[in-house]
Amino acid sequence: MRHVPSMTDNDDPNGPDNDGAVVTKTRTRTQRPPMYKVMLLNDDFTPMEFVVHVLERFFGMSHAMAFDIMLTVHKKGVAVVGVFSYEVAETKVAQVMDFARRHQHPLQCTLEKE
Ligand code: TYC
Repeated sequence: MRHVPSMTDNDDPNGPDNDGAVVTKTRTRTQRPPMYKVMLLNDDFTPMEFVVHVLERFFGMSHAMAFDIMLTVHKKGVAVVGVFSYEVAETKVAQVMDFARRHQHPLQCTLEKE
């Protein structure tokens, strides 16, 4: 015989009456992975064109966007150049620092938890 659901034997904790049974609701909170800002710092020695090249090469920026961000760093001292998962952010920082070091420029790139 087919079971016909009734008001008194449902097992939905949000539904009506549960025959006096104690029902606990468990709310599952979905965790977003933490994101990290990658920042570029100003200095007095790294050539502007080198910074523009770094932004194009490692952050996929257009020339116009790279030039704009470079100028922001130059004027304000620092700018966020991207937001990534920890692993990607860490890789970007390492790539930029290595590239700058190989070209003997003191350019600094860091990451910060959002
Ligand atoms: N301030 C540098 C200059 O005048 C240019 C520069 C821009 C350096 C951004 C670093 O992250 C930087 N040559």
